[in-house]
Amino acid sequence: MASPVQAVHPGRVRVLKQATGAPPAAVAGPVVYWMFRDQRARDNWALIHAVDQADKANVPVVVAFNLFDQFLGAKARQLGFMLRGLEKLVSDLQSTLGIPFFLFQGEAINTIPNFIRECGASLLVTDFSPLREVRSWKERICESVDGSVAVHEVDAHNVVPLWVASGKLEYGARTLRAKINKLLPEYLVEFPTVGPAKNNKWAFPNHSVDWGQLIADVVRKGAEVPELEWCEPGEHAAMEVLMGIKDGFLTKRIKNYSTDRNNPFKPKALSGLSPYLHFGQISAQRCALEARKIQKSYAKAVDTFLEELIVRRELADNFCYYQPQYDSLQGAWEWARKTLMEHASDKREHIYTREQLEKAQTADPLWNASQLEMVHHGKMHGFMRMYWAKKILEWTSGPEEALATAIYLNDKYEIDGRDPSGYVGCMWSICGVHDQGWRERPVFGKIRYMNFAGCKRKFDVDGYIAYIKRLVGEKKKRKAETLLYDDKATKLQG
Ligand code: FAD
Ligand code: FO1
Repeated sequence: MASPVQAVHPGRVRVLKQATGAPPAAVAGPVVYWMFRDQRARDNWALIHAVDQADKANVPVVVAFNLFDQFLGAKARQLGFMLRGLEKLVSDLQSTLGIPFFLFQGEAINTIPNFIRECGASLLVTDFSPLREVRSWKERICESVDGSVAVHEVDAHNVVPLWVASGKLEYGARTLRAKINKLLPEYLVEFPTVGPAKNNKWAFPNHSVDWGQLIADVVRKGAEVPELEWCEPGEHAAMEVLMGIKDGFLTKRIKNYSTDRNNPFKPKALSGLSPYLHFGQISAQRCALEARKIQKSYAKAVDTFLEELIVRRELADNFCYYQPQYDSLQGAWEWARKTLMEHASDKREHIYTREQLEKAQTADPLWNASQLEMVHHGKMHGFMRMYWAKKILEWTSGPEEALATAIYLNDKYEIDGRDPSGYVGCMWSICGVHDQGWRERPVFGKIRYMNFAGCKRKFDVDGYIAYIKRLVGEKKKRKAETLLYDDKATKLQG
């Protein structure tokens, strides 16, 4: 990359660890970018920073990725999507940028420091996630790498870096919005293009990844939640969802966003970007930059989309970062905890076990449809997610159990699960986070209530239920056909 003086806004980069003392070898080692949350070659501030630092020191740059043995219970659906995206990313990184890619398996607290040591790295760059596990791994890695290695963290996920947007836990969208909007002119800027690495004298032996084998392994181990066929992974697929000529969100679908986004019977009105944003296969900043280009034509829809994409999404990161108990009742505001506890032993009309909920065996056909949408389609409509979580509060024996169940199911089945927006979505629905108190009622206390009748007034509930029935029917039919085909193939081989 032609190194501009300031490739990345300094506000986007935090020094987690300063280098002390002289480097162990006479020649400075490579810059290692430990890719985590932002799994893309394009529009990636962490990669841009790594390349820029490497160019300035005239050393090579390399990307390292750690595949955990267990990552918050992820199954074939999520791991398959991630690895297939990475496989494509590697070929882009290597063929167009000449940047080697290393994949390690195990615990990052071991694999990353080992790699740093073995390749004699001079700098470790990583991207940012507010989740507690990730933060604790980074702390341990900073402690274990050699004193001569600095560690930089780059917020490549948020449009306005989390620590610049706010230094504290924000009360709600209202309080964060003004802060973010003020900073957009400074941070919502075009990305420089990354070109081939200047110094590609990479002496460390490359190790190739057997992607076919790796993916087959995770798909087999996580078969309980199978992969999705409708959601193509990777950066190119993500750009197609955003800008594709045939069915792109900004090119074809955005006009209905402000009017239809709360209608679960019209899922195409939503962008469909959350799987790509979650795995960092697309940058939210790219989505925002492209959306602003059509703001004149679709002002209301673009404004609504930017509110979700920037303010709501970055508010979720703010919550998870500044509230260590982001997935527990203890993380709720005082008023919400109080009202929920006051109503914790209220009589419930129905109580369902986790298994009954998981199998969509409730008396509410609308809730069952949304649960089946999540289990089989892998992405529940955004409006239904609120109703779905609130009903879990109504049908379990207390708010803690409700929250734990909602997070468990969300993370197990949603393709975009394990995301700050997921934890905050559950906390908003069940614990009133970022919301206000409403008229008090049984079980919910002052937490905002939603019911079947309200949904019926808002959208075609029967149409949605019938659509999910069809969708699940088609999936089951396809699965049966595949099993039959596999069975025949095995018999023929035998
Ligand atoms: P669009 O409406 O097109 O939105 C575009 C983008 O804006 C989304 O991809 C997302 O990044 C952001 N966004 C939209 N709504 C929200 C919101 N309420 N909060 C924060 N960011 C938002 N989102 C996840 O990414 N992962 C989850 O696991 C998740 N679980 C949720 C659970 C519950 C109970 C609730 C109420 C919400 C949850 N959300 C989650 C937030 C939201 O429902 C999804 O981001 C959205 O439905 C994704 O679909 P989309 O990209 O087509 O949405
Ligand atoms: N990131 C990794 O660096 N290694 C993994 O093995 C890994 C698995 C994984 C599984 C499911 C999932 O939803 C995300 C996963 N991520 C993984 C990505 C990432 O780290 C997360 O998106 C962030 O933690 C969210 O902040």
